[in-house]
Amino acid sequence: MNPDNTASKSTKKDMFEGVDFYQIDDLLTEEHKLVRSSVRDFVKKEISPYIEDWAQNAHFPYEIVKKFGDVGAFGPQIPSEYGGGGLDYISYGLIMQEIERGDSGMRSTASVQGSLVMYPIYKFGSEEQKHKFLPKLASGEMLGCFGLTEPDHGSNPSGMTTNFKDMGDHYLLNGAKMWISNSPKADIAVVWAKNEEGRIHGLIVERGMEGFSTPETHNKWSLRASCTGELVFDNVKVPKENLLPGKSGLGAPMMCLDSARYGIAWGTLGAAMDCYDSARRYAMERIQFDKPIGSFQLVQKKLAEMLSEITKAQLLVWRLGKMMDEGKATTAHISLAKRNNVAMALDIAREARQIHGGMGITGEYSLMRHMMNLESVVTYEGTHDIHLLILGHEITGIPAFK
Ligand code: TGC
Ligand code: FAD
Repeated sequence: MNPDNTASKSTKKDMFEGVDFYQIDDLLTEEHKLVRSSVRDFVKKEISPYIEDWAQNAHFPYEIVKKFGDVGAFGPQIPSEYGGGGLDYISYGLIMQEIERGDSGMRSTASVQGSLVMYPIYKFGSEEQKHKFLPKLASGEMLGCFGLTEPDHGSNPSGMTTNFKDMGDHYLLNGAKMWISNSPKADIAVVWAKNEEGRIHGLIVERGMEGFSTPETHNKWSLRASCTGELVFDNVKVPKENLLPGKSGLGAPMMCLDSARYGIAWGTLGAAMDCYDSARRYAMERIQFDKPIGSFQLVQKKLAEMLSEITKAQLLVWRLGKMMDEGKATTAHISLAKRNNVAMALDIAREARQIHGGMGITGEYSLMRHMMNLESVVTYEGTHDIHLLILGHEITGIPAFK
């Protein structure tokens, strides 16, 4: 890191143009296109010039939180009366696409805040909780995190051991969460824990509560510009008014995951588009054997397959967005899109890296950063194989998790 802790600005211009081979823009409204172009401009100005430096130095740029609030990246799908954007799910998807085009870690910050912190407070919170927290989370005055995963319970969250006891005038919370995006900087955590009957509830835990700490996880090779940490609860006294009253059981956090997984399906499309855009340009500029490498059939095959996969993925998320807006999308529909689009983006990042040859491993290009980021994205919010099993369950009616 620089001695003054500020990122050095890249001189390389972000030339990204977007990918629309099947004229999918014809399916978007003017509002969708406006939302997309404002976030694309934001990413070009506030993220692209600095992201390589942040990632190389494992630096989470805290100042981006307020900027995300200003551009409307937090809770675009939450009604405006609570400070959200009041937008539809296609707009939400396009925002995630543009941010992840810049960096998956930046999209993590935004999707955790919108889908995993604001969404449960909006969906399951009391009016008082909504008015207290949602406007500040939407504006970026406050940062939140979501604690479901534990050291011994990742894919199987229903086995969680974090628990709370009713002490009459407050709850006493004990346990630990691991791999929590935003945790080291978060002002509040939406934490999932079991009561004395073993029923899962959501609790809002606030920074400063005695016995609550958020140690940072270091040495990640992935999502280096996003901060990740633990949540440790050692006899934390949580006021009773901080319990989310609207829903209990594993279904409550799973509903939040549906919303976040939907955003990831769009977001990873952005990462794939960025890699394709870079590979297409490089293939036309790089000369070997006296010709642009884009004139060789093997390079054209790679580019043609990238464009095909991106186009299929675009149609998938557009249709899923419509189904979200109409209330028809199920967990299995969302699993199919999350699983498909993350794998698609990871393949494209690897192929695009190959087209760039040795240059592809440097920070001059975004490919290795996207590739390493996507190794987390393919694991979090349900691993690639867990989504396959969700689909297997849907097809056969037989759960194969246990
Ligand atoms: P199962 O028996 O299937 O279900 C238990 C109860 O939950 C209900 N349920 C749902 N309800 C609403 N929406 C959903 N999507 C639901 N999924 C399940 C279900 O109906 C049942 O309710 P009830 O009333 O009958 O009791 O549960 P299971 O224990 O067998 O587990 C199923 C499994 C494996 C699919 C699920 O637990 C799973 O998806 N595991 C993956 C865990 C995961 O995705 N963790 C993500 C943590 S957060 C994160 O990674 C954030 S990264 C963010 C970033 O940085 O961007
Ligand atoms: P495990 O569950 O131990 O899985 C290990 C392997 O076993 C995987 O390949 C998995 O597919 C396989 N496996 C497990 N069960 C089965 C089965 N039944 N059948 C077949 N294969 C199986 N969590 C949060 O709560 N909040 C966050 O903000 C958050 N942010 C994260 C940020 C990062 C950078 C990372 C890496 C993770 C984050 N997570 C977060 C946690 C993430 O959701 C978990 O890592 C994920 O759910 C997998 O859990 P696990 O790592 O314990 O792997």
